[in-house]
Parts: sequence; C-alpha cells; structure tokens
Amino acid sequence: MDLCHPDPAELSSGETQELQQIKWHRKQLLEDIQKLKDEIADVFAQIDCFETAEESRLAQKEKELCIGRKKFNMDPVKGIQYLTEHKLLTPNVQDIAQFLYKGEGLNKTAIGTYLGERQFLWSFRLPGEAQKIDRMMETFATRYCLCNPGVFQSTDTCYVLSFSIIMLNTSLHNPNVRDRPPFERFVSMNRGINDGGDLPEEQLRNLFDSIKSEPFSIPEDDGNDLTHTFFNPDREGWLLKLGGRVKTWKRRWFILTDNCLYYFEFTTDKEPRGIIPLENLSVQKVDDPKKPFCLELYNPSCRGQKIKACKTDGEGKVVEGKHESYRISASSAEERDQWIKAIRASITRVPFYDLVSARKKKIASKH
Ligand code: 4IP
Repeated sequence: MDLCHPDPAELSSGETQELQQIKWHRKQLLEDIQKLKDEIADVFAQIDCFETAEESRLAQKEKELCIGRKKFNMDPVKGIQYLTEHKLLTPNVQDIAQFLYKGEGLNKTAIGTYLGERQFLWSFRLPGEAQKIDRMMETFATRYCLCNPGVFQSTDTCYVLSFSIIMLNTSLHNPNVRDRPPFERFVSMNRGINDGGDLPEEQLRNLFDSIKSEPFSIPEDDGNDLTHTFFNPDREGWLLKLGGRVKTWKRRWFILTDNCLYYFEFTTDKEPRGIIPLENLSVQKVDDPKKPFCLELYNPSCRGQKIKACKTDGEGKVVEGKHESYRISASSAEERDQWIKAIRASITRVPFYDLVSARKKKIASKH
C-alpha cells in the first residue's frame, strides 16, 4: 500500500488533485499527532502509577519507622528489634549507634536506658540507676582519655571531674539550690583526684567560670531541666495517708518533686498540708490490716524516731511532723509500685554521691 499517497477512493470529485493531497496529508498528520499524544498520556499515566506506588512504599516505610520509634521509647530493645525486622535498620552496631546518635523522635531517657543496659551525656539522658550511671560515666571517661591523651593522669580523674562538673552546674544554676558553691568548694571537691595530686588550679578556675557564666543543659525533649533529668521523675496523684498520732486515713493529693513528697488537701491548693523531705528515708511495700496496696516511708537508721517533716496543724500553723513512719495506701498494686519506684528514683541522689566517693577512695587507695 502506498502510504505517501491518498487512496483514490478517498478523493472527492470537484477538488484539484493537489488540494485533495494536501487535505489528506493534513489528516494523516493530525492522526499521527493524536497517536503521539495518546502515547505520551500513556507514559505519564505509567509514571504517575509508578510514583504513587513509590509514594505509598515510602509512606509505609515512614509509618513503620514511626511505629519503631514509639516502640523504642516504650521498650528500647523491642524497638530496635522491630526496626531491624522491618529492614529499617541493620543489626550492625555502627548502624544502631548512628540511629541513636541522630535520635530523631527518640526519647533521650530511652536512649540512655538502651546504652546503659548494654555497656554520653548531651545527646541522651543518664539512666537514674547508680550502676548504669557508673558504667556510662566510665565509658565516657575511657573514651575521653583515649581521644585526649595527656589531659588527665587516669580515667578515674576524668570520671570524678565529670561528676563534679555536673554537680557544679546543678548547684550553680538550679533555682531550688540556695547555697551557691564558691570556687574554693569546687577546688576542695576535686582535691587529690589526679592520681593523688590536684588538677591545676587554672584548669579548675576555667571550668568553674565557664559553667558559672553559661550553664549546660540537655536538649529538651520532655521539658525537664538537668536536675530533673537525673533524679526526679515527678509524680502526682491521690493517695490515702495514715495520721501520725491519731490514726485516721486522709485522702491527700501527693506531689513528688525535688526529692520531697508534698501533700495537699485539694489539687488546687497553693500551700501543701505537709512536706516530707526524702533524704535519708527508705520506702517499702507493707501490708496493712485496714488498707490494701500500702507503702511505708521510714528512716532505716533511726527506726522509732520521728521523721524530719513539717505539716500545718489545725490552726494552719506550720509545725514539725509527728510520724515515725508514713503509711500510704494506693488504689492498686500497680500504682503503689509506681510510687515506690518514683520515690526510690528520687532518693537515688545519694548513690550518685556514693559513686563519686567510691571512685575517690579508689584513687586514694592506689597511692
Ligand atoms: C489527723 O487526724 C490527720 O490524719 C492529719 O493528716 C495527721 O497529720 C494527724 O497526725 C492526724 O491526727 P484527724 O484529722 O482525725 O485529727 P492531715 O494533716 O493530712 O490532715 P499528718 O502529720 O499526717 O499530716 P498527727 O501526727 O498530727 O496527729
């Protein structure tokens, strides 16, 4: 078939052959253009289809990543497991480290827990448990000394100094701390930590001045400041409290903060009815004949003596508390255990200092 010439049957009479040929070519051209258009539309449709599939694949990945992060924040080990199973992370240590370091959407406490359980400071929160803190500070000190040879005599020096710096930062900048330590106290805190000798005073002075002029803080992720970060998992809620001398159970609103337990008659009260400083106290589960799910606050070294606390009496006067122990009843076993855990975490301040003094003793014993 001659494709370049019109079929004589298609030619209409009365028109010159030349005109008819032009018309026929025009028609062919239009048909070709339409075909091309159809093909282009087809290609676009395919691209669209591909993009939609790619988009939904990416959206699915994003969704899984989001679930993985949430799981991680609730239970770090399970979160990592989920992410590796869904091929969002390889089980390679470096990869996991990178993931934690980036920390997108990850809770810093959870990162701290994950690292503390396995083997530093400003990109995740220290876990509130003395042993884990010890392990992580040890790891930090070892790594610091490796990367900065010659700065300290030993990793113990770096370990103790790091703690001193954290404490200094807290005592210089925490609004709840009234007694701001002078430079001399910082020097004496660090006496003999450099393998029996002292660190150069100039080095300590620079550190002191730098922290005094600008506190360091952990990037926020749940609104806590540095002090809370380490020690005070705040908690509040209704509990029943047994009276000191008159054994009546009173429903009180308890708030745990700054290593103290406050109780109020109403949640909206500005002034607490009582304040129990938790320093030197211990907490334990107890059985009570009258109320279920009880816990007890007591002073393990002065059983039978009054606990240092204050309360408002019937006339609204602030007086000393009369309790030898505080018996408190929660509404469920789970709630009681959570209170015990939170109170213990609050009291954990002491092991923090214990860690430092243990390390100082270790340095002293080497000499
Ligand atoms: C009171 O009993 C309340 O239980 C008080 O609790 C308690 O003070 C008193 O203990 C106890 O006598 P009555 O109200 O029946 O008199 P709250 O202050 O929460 O109302 P605490 O020290 O527990 O706050 P004593 O030790 O003050 O008698």
